[in-house]
Amino acid sequence: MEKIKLVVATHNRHKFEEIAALMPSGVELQPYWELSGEEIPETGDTLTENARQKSAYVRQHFSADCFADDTGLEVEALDGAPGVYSARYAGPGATYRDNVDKLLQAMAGVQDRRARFVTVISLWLHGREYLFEGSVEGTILESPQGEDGFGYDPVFRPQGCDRSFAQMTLEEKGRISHRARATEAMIAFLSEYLKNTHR
Ligand code: ITT
Repeated sequence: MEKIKLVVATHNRHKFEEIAALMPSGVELQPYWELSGEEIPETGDTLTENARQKSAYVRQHFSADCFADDTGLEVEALDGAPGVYSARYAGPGATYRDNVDKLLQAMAGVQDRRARFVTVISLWLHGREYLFEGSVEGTILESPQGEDGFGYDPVFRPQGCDRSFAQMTLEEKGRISHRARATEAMIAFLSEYLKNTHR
């Protein structure tokens, strides 16, 4: 059976690993860094704009079917911040730790700790673009918990769970995360697509 080959338009190895763990065997993934060391531009004001910009860049420069994931953490008490600016919340070149520290400072003494992760995926396949979205609700912890995952995982506890994302294995996070939900929506689409092209 023919395979769908997709470049994943990301520089983020954690993200690639999470996505790869969910992919069925009919889809072959190649990380962007195997193609190029050039930075993929990401200058939009929304997750959708950024996801579209990243996938369009890889499609244009490498003529490859591909997809990009753009993700943000939206905190209720901070009016949706850091949101689309999650990567540089503590300033340009901020580390994950800097961003977490800034978030915990901003949330000091705040009672309402509700937050959500949102992922938008832009997929280019055979000359057409498709968008998928996934989110997960949760709360911001008072201090970092756990060593796994990346980004804001140590301070995000998904609803209905007693642990942070950073206290979960890749598989556990992959059953409930924003990224898993968006990726599963894309996988459902790709499975249908594969079925239809083999009719
Ligand atoms: P690419 O754009 O190269 O894919 P990135 O790390 O810049 O990688 P995003 O712009 O999508 O990815 O994500 C912005 C930030 O949001 C990221 O730097 C992390 O701090 C955070 N983030 C994204 N996904 C996350 C996740 O699953 N868990 C915790 N934090 C996450």
